[in-house]
Amino acid sequence: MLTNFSRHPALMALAGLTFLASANPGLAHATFENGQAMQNSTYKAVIRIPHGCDGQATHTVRISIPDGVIAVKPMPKAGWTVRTSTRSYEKPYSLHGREVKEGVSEIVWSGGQLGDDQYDEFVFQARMTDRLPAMQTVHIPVVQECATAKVSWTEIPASGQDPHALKFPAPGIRIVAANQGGGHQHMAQHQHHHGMQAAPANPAEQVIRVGDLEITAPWSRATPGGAKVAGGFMRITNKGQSADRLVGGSAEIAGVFEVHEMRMDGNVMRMRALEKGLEIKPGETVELKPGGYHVMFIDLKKPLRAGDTVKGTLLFEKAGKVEVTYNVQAMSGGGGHDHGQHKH
Ligand SMILES: [Cu+2]
Repeated sequence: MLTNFSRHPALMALAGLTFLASANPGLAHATFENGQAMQNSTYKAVIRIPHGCDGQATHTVRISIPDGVIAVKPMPKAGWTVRTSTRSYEKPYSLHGREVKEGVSEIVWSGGQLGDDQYDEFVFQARMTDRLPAMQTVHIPVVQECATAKVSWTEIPASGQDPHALKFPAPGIRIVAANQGGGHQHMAQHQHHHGMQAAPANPAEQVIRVGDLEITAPWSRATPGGAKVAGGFMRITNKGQSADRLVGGSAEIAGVFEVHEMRMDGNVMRMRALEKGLEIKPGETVELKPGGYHVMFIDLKKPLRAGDTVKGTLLFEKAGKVEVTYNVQAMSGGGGHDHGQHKH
């Protein structure tokens, strides 16, 4: 019976998978570190280049910027020269009350040396406008050039085609709708901090609203020394008329955030990432709890101690992004709320 989630062998499986992925760079594609972005927000794009060109080192990386992606700024990279090309937009964009008529069409990092047995990351910042349709993927073509060869990650799946069927898919970013219920959650947290309104007596019972969703009592659990992962738990209620999905998020203390489920595989409890997110049907409440659905904080920057709070965000396909704060419970808490632990 699973009692302590963070000691479970499933974690070893997770670590094993990570190792396997990095030990087989030849199988990997060019991808974005964070494959999700929200409309009308600034996105930090980290393109992971998994290898050179079939034995040769890569000296140039080119990225084409598609329509709908504006205010592009590449990050300089030691050992590489970065330059950009610009073009005029067919239809100007409006950004902070100004009209934007032209912008970056291509970023080129050149003069570097990325060996075929090495991996590297190339970073730029951009604004994802609402001309990118929500719940669809925008593809960003990437080309690696080597001495006499090149690798073109430029294949874009046809409608209905599985991107996994492509040999050199352009890396994609899934676009999520801009936050409709703008500001609700900010207000709730504000009032909580300043005591303007009677906050719930137990902060673990805080309710956060975003769009049609109510998120109740996010919590996490103290980690044993050296643990690199932790789970996040909460209840999510959908008061709307249509289904939504928890598709991603972030936590300030974790390098990677994933939405997971645990389920029995024979006699072994295993966890896996929910690739399509966690569905919250209209009128239903889904509980994220130890041994079931949870969000996973991976690559923890520090251990979690009882009484800590952890700030993060959740990203829903329709309701958009919301800020949440997890209350960290004692390791032996067994999921109950320990009223004595909070530092407020
Ligand atoms: Cu997990």
